[in-house]
Amino acid sequence: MSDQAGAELRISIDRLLDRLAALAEIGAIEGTAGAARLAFSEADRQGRDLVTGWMVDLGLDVAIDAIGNVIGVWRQGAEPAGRHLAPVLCGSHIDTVATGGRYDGNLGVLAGLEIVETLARAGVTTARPLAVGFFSNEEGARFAPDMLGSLVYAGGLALEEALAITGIDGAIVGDELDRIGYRGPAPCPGPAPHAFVELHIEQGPVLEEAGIGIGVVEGVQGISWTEVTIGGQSNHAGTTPMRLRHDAGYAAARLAVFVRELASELGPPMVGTVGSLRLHPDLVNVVAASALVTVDLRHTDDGVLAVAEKRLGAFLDELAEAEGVRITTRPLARFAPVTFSPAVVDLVESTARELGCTTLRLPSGAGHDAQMLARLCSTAMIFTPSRGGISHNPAEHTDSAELEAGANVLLQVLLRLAG
Ligand code: HGY
Ligand code: MN
Ligand code: MN
Repeated sequence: MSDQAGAELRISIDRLLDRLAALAEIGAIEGTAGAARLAFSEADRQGRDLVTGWMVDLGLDVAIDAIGNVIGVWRQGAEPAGRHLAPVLCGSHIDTVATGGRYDGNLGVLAGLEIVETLARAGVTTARPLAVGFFSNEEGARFAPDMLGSLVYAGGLALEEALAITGIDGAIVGDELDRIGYRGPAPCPGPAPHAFVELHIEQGPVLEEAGIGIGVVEGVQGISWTEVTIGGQSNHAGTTPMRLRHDAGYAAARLAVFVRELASELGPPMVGTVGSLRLHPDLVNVVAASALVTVDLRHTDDGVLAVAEKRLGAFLDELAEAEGVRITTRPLARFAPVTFSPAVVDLVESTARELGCTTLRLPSGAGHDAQMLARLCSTAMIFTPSRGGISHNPAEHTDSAELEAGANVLLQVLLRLAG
């Protein structure tokens, strides 16, 4: 097929929407468009089975690696002389947070499958193979850190260390992988693709507020996750004078206020979140004995992120002193900001414009597998708008026309990268 004809190819939005809907059925959150498929859960297994089945149906050579990453290479779609070449990989993740929407991660994987189907139906072959993958535990909500599968794939964490990680529910990654049958034979770290392009919803308000259809993502901001354990003294809520308290609940609340005020003081793009705060014994008439609190800090500048981490440490020392509580911390994730390949970023931008899309360059506020694949190969991301900037929420939504535009930009970028 001529390049011209390839340039005219477009995906079928109906097929893409059907696959998104079918996948969202698994772990569906009653009464919403969203789904809950925490990493390595039964729902995740079912989601993996469904998507891997689609890969097989499309004629992809499916490899499952030792941390459960699944990559399907479409060798039949390459000219015979190029079938041995490193593929151009697209994809993302299909695990979700507990309040997941149907597009976060899933869009990048299912758009990749739709592109393979579109090319196959059109009889289009490429100089080197295309591949579609999903990486394990991108969310990091059950097992920290996030982007675990792609981190191990890229050689950023030893496989044995990853398999030994204990989750928030006490489960162990390796056991869960065995239980769902996704500890595969393919080696970790994995082979470097020729390039990696991830289509993803923005999950923030920038594109919608600017009235822009395609985000040309230049990189991902740095991430710092810390688990803070506060040991106080449980006591009677009625009899214990305020002056005698060592209240882990109060200390945890102070920490949450500090994180918010630190982010405001350092100013945008600094963000700070206390997303999990668990008290023990968590009873109405007991001064909390202990608290388990998570702190998520992010910034595009690694130096400012390091300042924020230092400020957090100093605050915790003061808090321990003032309240007479014992405070220990455990790092859960720490990834420096990543800059994507300028050549691929430029290609995303020029391709989107050729397709008549409006574009805006921006950093990613959320973490993505692309920030790990960037360690291995030329990498970039394409964003589509998120309605109201909402994500990690079942109400997450992107209009069909925007999904279609994003998938068509990905199609054309992949064709150009694969020759
Ligand atoms: O936390 C993140 O940014 C991603 O959703 N894992
Ligand atoms: Mn995601
Ligand atoms: Mn997410």
